[in-house]
Amino acid sequence: MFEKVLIANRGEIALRIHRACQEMGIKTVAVHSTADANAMHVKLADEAVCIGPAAAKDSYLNKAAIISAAMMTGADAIHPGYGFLSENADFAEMVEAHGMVFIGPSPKMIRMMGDKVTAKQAAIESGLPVIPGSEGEVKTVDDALMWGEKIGYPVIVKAAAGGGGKGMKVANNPTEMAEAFTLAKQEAKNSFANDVVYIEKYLQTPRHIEIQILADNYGNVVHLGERDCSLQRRHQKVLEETPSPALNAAQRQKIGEIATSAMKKLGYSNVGTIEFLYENGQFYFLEMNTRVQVEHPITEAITGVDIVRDQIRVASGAVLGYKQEDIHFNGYAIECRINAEDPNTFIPWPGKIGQWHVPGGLDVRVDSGMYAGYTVPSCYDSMVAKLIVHGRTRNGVLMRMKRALNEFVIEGIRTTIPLHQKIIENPEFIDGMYNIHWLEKFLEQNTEKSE
Ligand code: MV4
Repeated sequence: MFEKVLIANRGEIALRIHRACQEMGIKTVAVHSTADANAMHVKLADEAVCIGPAAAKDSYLNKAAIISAAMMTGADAIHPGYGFLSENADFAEMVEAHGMVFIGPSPKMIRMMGDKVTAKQAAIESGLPVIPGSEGEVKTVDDALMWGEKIGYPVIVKAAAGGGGKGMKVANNPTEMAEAFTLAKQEAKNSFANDVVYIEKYLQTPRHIEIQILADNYGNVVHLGERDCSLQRRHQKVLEETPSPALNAAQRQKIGEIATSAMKKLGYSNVGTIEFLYENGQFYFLEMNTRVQVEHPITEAITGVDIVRDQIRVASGAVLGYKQEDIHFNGYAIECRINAEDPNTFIPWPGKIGQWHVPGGLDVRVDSGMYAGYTVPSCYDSMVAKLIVHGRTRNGVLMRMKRALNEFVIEGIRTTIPLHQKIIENPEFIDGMYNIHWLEKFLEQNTEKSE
């Protein structure tokens, strides 16, 4: 097992990783920018190294500074968290080249899943159901028109290096194809310096359902159930829940088995999340994330598995220590992402936190690096806390979430707590039959237009 882990991240996930390490007797090294000198994980870590100025490109994305901090402090491994360098294969290779362990899948797997064309090819080869589409890259408008006819409109043109919605254009008919194809390529080139695009059938009202995978280096793979992440605004998840209100036990078991057998075929190790679009009872592989995800705590709530702890254990070469039949799913869990944003306009609202009181009670968890007197910086993403609530029934969890949101006191900044209070009281949300477009439609009808 590692003696010392460098945490190459910030905020709540840095604290989450620190906690897992400390409970395993592993020393921690925090790295921080000048803007994060007073961050909670910096205060709690055994050692702290300032790796640069506030801008992420000069600090949390500064590969050389992070590797140097790890070498200076004698870290055995680096945990990248999520975002930043967590899915950067070059960084993972650099870590390994310097004799340390990158806590995550292999660089080869990160690279393969980071390219949506090679990821889809791997999904097909490992038996995952995929969205009907082009066989790999589409290079010309004529080829795009051919694929449009073959697949059947509407279709979507997507960037191979894409993610989070960038470089995606829908074509509803042949006359829209030339523009969609050209714009998607241009946006891909501008955003990712890689203009490779591919084409798929456009699914109009899907849900976003993802499966959590955990695998050791010896071929033991388990899935930890699904998370329904359909409540998104501009490709940012707002609220996640497990189990999905759309699935029954048979569907859950089937997709879980397909996912684990695919990961065994691929020789996957460490944590991973397979994202699917789900429509009309069918799953379609969308992407695979080779990192721990923001929303992992709802899976921890219903399975009792400490995902970050086991991710670190398997990265150190330990066997998983349990089989699929040892995983039991208990109850329901919902996570509300709380952002320092105006709840109507979503304008970021950084600043100094005054009163900070988190909710408590049975099955209520708050993951946050915030505290009274802390100043929320303006140069990073706006999530300041995750409120995770567990319970026996979905209605019980909604009641408990309503109570917990009502207890949460955050003064000095605006937050999206009022938005969550409106969502969880909405009859359509309570009914559970929502898709990926529901939240944006809800917001159009329910937020006061800014003057
Ligand atoms: C799609 C799709 C419909 N059909 N692909 C959005 C970002 C990237 N992860 C892929 N995305 C989508 N791909 C096909 N063939 C709809 C989306 C999509 C979406 C997917 C999941 C969650 C939220 C979304 C919001 C808008 C569009």
